[in-house]
Amino acid sequence: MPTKIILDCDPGHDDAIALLLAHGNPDIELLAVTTVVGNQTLEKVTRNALSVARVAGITGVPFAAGCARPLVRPIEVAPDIHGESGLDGPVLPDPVQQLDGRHAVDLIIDTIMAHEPGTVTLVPTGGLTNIAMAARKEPRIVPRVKEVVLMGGGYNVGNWSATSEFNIIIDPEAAHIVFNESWPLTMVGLDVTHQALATPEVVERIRAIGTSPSQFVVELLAFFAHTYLEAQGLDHPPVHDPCAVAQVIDPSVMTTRTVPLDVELTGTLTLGMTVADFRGPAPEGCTTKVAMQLDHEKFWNLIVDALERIGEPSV
Ligand code: PIR
Ligand code: CA
Repeated sequence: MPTKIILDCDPGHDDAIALLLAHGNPDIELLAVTTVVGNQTLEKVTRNALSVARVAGITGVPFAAGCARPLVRPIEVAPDIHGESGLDGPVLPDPVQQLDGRHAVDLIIDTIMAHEPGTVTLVPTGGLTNIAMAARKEPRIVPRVKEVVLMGGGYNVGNWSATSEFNIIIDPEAAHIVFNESWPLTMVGLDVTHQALATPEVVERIRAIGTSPSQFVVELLAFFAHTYLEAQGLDHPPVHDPCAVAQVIDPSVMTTRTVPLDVELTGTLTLGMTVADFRGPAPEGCTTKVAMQLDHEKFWNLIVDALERIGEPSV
């Protein structure tokens, strides 16, 4: 039985690849795609999500737009990394799919409540505004969710401040809510995603697939490589968000450790830091896990396999 997921995202180069992976992998059933302000404004990331749906040939999956600003803080977007559109690089085809009429928070709630308890996994790859709002609006979803596997945070390194990662620091109050709910939660943070580097060998493998979605990914990675070199001095760009989807597909793609996790809300230097308590043993009933070590080969094999299965979509 494939794992049912809701992808809550802010495309975003790596979000787009996460969506392609979720669509192309046979062990994932994509129930819904929801968007949230993050890498760019809600309007832009929502349009991008629908463009990617067209490139990937995704049909019959509801897409809904969610929160246009964080719970407390002002909007912070990342044009230096993702460009003015939020998905600069490839030509973005005009969307053909209509949005679901519901707000993303309602689509998330309705989808979880419509499925058997313990069967729906949430995969957030942007700020956690929608997920926090859903937990507050309909608390009955919390014990029904199988688990939350999110890209965000890191126990060792930040990318938006010395200590903090973008998805957490743009809406730390939302992240605090999500990390402190009782659902099982796996933090796939920068510690692991900085191992998911799109090396020239990886890009060649993807290019060799020779389809329009694979070409789209090559162009995304080229832009991402350029901005990552300029903005952060990394030789190869880390492809964060598909790591969370990969963890759901095959947990053996990365090692994890059960540790208490929390989000800093009051630090003057450390706002948005995800604090992991590695003092062992983990307390009984600890529901949070952190990803540690990535199997690079296994990870990229999943991406290549998904793109091969997607092939050349007819729409
Ligand atoms: C990536 C992101 C934001 C900022 C930078 N520098 C790089 C986006 C990605 O889409 C990913 O979800 C997460 N936020 C990584 O921090
Ligand atoms: Ca993202």
